[in-house]
Parts: sequence; structure tokens; C-alpha cells
Amino acid sequence: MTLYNYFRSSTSYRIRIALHLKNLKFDYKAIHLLSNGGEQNSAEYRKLNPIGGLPTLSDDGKVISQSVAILEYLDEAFPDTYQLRPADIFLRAKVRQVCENVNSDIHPLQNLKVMQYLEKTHGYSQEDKNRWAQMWSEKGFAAIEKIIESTAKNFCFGNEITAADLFVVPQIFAAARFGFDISRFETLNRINENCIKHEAFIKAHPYRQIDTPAELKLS
Ligand SMILES: N[C@@H](CCC(=O)N[C@@H](CS)C(=O)NCC(=O)O)C(=O)O
Repeated sequence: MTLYNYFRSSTSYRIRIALHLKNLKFDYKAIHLLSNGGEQNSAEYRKLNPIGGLPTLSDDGKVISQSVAILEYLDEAFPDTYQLRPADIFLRAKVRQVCENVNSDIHPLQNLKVMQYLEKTHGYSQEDKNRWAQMWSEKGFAAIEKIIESTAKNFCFGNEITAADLFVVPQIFAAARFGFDISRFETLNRINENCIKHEAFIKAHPYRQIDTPAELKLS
């Protein structure tokens, strides 16, 4: 398998955690989101993913984008590996709900192309962009905190890692870059602390990848 991804991309981080949890080997193909106007916008990459987002997974020539679709594929194509979606139908829908809270309600509003648009078209400064991202992070995480209040133990849903944790933790990392502090959300803060100690999350961390710049690199 080849994962087209970028060290700092939170959506890429989701899939790296999944691959490590599942012990599936993959080739890391770095796509730089800023170099030369963004390699995700190159004609070559857009042949793989016409919308130009990361990540994209190629499994023996079968090409899939959108992290939700990739996670579903990995669970179903490799049923003997760690399963990220609970068997119980209601619980599975609740996990998906939290994934979508991140994927649809938080991430797109602070995606690179949106931030670039706000800067170029509306003259947003870095401070304006931080305020924008903090506002949407606040609304989205407040909702997730409520949703998982009754389900969370060590992780979003009980004591097993689910797909929900794979969406929440990278989004907390992304939000921190815009100055958003998760610590006032007690449950989310606890889950984040638990997850980042887990081996799969450690291996998948943005600052431990082959394309992580030397000045950011963690051991
Ligand atoms: N919903 C998509 C989002 C993909 C996406 O847009 N990823 C970001 C990186 S975190 C990206 O590639 N942005 C490129 C851009 O904004 O130009 C997914 O879950 O895979």
C-alpha cells in the first residue's frame, strides 16, 4: 500500500494511526502542501484525487481518497486487523457521528485552501485566521465534549480506541497550531492525553514522519 500524505496534515494523521493500529505496512509518499503552490494541486496528484486533498491510499492500484472512506475500506478489506468501528449498530453510528463532527464541521472550516482564500481574498492576517479557526474549534469541540460525556472512559467510546479517537486527536493537534487550547474540555483533554501515549499515535505523530522538517522532528 502507498499512502500519499503530508506530515502536518491532520487528515493524513488519521490514516497513519489506523495503519499502525492495524499493523499494515505502507510506503510513505510525501506530498508537500505548500511547495510549488502545493503538490496536491499538481496535475499528477489530481489524477489520483481530483479534489486535491490528502490523504490518498493506493492498495495494489485501488485508489481511495476521503479519510472516512479509507478507514471503512481498511476495516472491511482487512477484517483480521484491529477494527475501528464497533460491531454494535447504534454505537457504530455514534462513532461515525463524532468522526463527522470533526470531518464535516471542524476540519473543512480551517482547511488550508479556506485559510488561503481568507488571506488572499479578504486580507485576513495570521491573527484573524487564528481567531477564525479558534471560533470553529470551540463550537465543534464543545459539541463533541457533550456527545461523549456519557460514553467516554479512556477513549471517546469506552476503553477501546475507535475511529472517533483517530479524528479527535489529530484535530486537537491542528487546532493547537491556531492557538486553541483543549484543556478546558475535560473529557477531550483526558482522551487526547491517553491517546498520544499509545504506540500507534506515537508512530503516526506529525513530528515523527520522513517529511517532518529537522527543526520540528521528535525522536
Ligand atoms: N475530508 C477530506 C479532507 C481532505 C483534505 O482537504 N485534507 C487537507 C489536509 S489536512 C488538504 O489536503 N488540504 C489541501 C488544501 O487545502 O489545499 C478527508 O477526510 O480526507
